[in-house]
Amino acid sequence: MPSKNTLALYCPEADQQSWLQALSKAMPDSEIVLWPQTSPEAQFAAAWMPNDAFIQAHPHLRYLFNLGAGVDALLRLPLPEDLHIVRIEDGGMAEQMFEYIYYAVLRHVRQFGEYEKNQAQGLWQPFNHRSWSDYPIGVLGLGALGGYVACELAKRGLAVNGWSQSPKKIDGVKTFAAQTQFDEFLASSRILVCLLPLTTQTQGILNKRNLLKLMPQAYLINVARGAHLVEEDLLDLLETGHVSGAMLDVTKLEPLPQHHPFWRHPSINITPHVSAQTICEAAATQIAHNIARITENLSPLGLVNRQRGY
Ligand code: OXD
Repeated sequence: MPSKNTLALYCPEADQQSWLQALSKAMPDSEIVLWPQTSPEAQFAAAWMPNDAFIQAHPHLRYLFNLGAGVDALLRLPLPEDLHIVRIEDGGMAEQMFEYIYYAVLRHVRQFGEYEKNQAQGLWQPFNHRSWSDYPIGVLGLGALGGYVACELAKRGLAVNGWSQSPKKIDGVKTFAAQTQFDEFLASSRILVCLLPLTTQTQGILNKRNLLKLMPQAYLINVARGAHLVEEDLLDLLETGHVSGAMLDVTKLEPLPQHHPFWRHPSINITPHVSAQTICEAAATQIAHNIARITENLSPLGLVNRQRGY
């Protein structure tokens, strides 16, 4: 079997059967070798949070396909310098991400959480109508996921701002770029959605100094990484009222420890890192397509810039 037709696979035990099935279907002519079995000659690997031993056991890897959206955990490993990392560009995640964020935005602006609390007390009490124009949404990060989410929110007539490191143009979205426009972006947004990659520049970006620049009674939705948020700062700002609530799909420690104050905070909603789950079939098709591109000497789609970190 030529090594280019071998794909070394590393993924959590619970997902192994689904990945094996999806990859075997998308690449019927390839051999899929599931860790801890190894194929030292393999040039391709597909992995989610692999350990160092997996990388060491495959010294001829040229391309590693990350089986999730964020590559931060992967880039923390000591990787050979010439190993190319390829991310899943969408894999069915963008639409799920949009659903999650739209739900969080609707829940907050339409006060459904408050009505749930009232129901628990048998309280029939309508709140005043809120105008959408008072709730501009700021999407931090306009990559494959953030760009899609911003565009879909704007299609529904919501006021959407978007910030990214380099300038982007998205229909219906007021875009801001680079550090020079960061404060202006924050000051124009009341709901902040974090969809940034985690890099040394973005770690802790959701801190008191930045969150204080949002419009008062701000609302935070974090679907990126727990390490973007300075958790104590969020608790302080909820206390002062500058931030009125948060919906968090990611936390610094996952699973969130039992005694963490986020669990029982009345203005925080927690979900267990499920905002957008990789759909094996869609991702496997993408990997197969990219391997075919590489075989034809074309660059794969979704190549990560390791220096930049995404
Ligand atoms: C992620 C994922 O990168 O779940 O967080 O794919």
